[in-house]
Amino acid sequence: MTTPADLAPVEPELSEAEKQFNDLIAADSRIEPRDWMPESYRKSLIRQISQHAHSEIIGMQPEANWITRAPSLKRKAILMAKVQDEAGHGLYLYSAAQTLGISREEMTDQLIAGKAKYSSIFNYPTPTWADMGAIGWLVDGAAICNQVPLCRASYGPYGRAMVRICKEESFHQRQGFEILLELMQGTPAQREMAQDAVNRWYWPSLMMFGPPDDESPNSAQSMAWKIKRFSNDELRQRFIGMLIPQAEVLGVTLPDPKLRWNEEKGAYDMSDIDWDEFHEVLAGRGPTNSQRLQRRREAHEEGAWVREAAAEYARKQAAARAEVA
Ligand code: BYC
Repeated sequence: MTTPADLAPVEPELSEAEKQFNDLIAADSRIEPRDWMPESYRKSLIRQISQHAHSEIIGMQPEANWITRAPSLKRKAILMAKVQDEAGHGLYLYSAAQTLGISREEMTDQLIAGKAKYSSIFNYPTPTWADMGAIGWLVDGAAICNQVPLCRASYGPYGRAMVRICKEESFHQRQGFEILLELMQGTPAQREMAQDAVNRWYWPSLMMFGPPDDESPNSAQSMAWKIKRFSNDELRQRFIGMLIPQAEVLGVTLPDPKLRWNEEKGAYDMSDIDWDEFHEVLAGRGPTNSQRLQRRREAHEEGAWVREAAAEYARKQAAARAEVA
C-alpha cells in the first residue's frame, strides 16, 4: 500500500560539509575562506561584494568633480580625505572578494567592459557645491543604513571590512550634514541651492536600497544565508525615519508631499518611487553612466605604468629573496 510518506519528495542527504555550513549559519557564526561553502553562496557573495567595491570606486567621481573648486582650503582638505576613504573602501572590498577565488583583474575587467553593476546613485551629475552636502547627508546616510547590518554578514572577510567602512561613512555623513547646515544658515541663494540639491538626490538615494521586496530576486536567499539582515523596503523605511528629524534641524523639505507616518501600518506612507528611472539607470542609460565608465577606463589606462612598476618591484624582491635562500 502507498502511504503519504512514500509520496513525499525525497530530501537529498546532506554531506558532512553542508551540515557544518548550515550549522555555522544557524549559530550566527562566521564562514571563513577556508570553510566549505555552497557554490551559490560563493557566487552570490562575489556578486554583491564586487558590485559594492565598484560602487566605492566609481563613487569617487561625482565628488572628485568638486575638489578643485571647493569653497575653502579646509573644505578641500576634507573632501580630498573623503574621496581617498572611498578608494580605501573599494580596496578592502576587492580584497574580501578575492578571498572567494576571483582575481582583482577579473573584477576590474568586468567593470571597465561595462558588464558589472555598481550603485545606481553614482550616475547622477553634481552641478553645485551643495551636491557635496546632499551626497554626504543622503547618499552616505543611506549607505550607513544599508551597511551597518552588513557588519554582521555571515561571511567573515566581508563583515570585518564593513566595520571600518561604516566608521568612515559616519564621518562622511556628518560632513555632508554640516555642509548643508552651513548653506541653510547662509544667504537666500545658498538656501535655495541646498534645497535644490536635496530635491535632486532624495529619490535616487531611496533607490540605493534596491527594488521593492516583491521584485528583489536575491533578497530571500541572501537573508536565509544571513548576508543581508533586513529587506530592501525595511531599510528604506528606516532611512526615511532617520532623515525626517534631521531635515527639520536643517530646515530643508523632503520632496514628497505624501510623506507621513501611518500609525496603523507602522510605516511611512510615501509617493511611488519611479522604478522606470531606476531600471533605465541600471541598463546604462542614466544621466552620467557613459561618462563614469569612460573616466574609469581612462584612469585604468593611465595607471598601467603603476601596475607594471609594482609588478616589476615584486619580481625583483622575490628574486632577491630566492638568491638569499
Ligand atoms: N544600483 O535582488 P536585489 C557608497 C541590483 S557605495 C545598482 O534586491 P540584492 C558610497 C542588484 O545588484 C553604495 N544595482 O539585490 C560610495 C541585483 O542585480 P544582480 C553601494 C542595484 O543584492 C562612494 C538586482 O538589482 N552599496 O555608499 O539582494 C561614495 C536585483 O536587486 C541596486 C552596496 O553595494 C542599485 N541601487 O540587494 C559615497 C551595499 N539595487 O546582481 C557612498 C551592498 C539593486 O542580480 N549591497 N541592484 O544582477 C547590498 O546591500 C545589496 O546588494 C543591494 C541589492 C541592497 C544593493
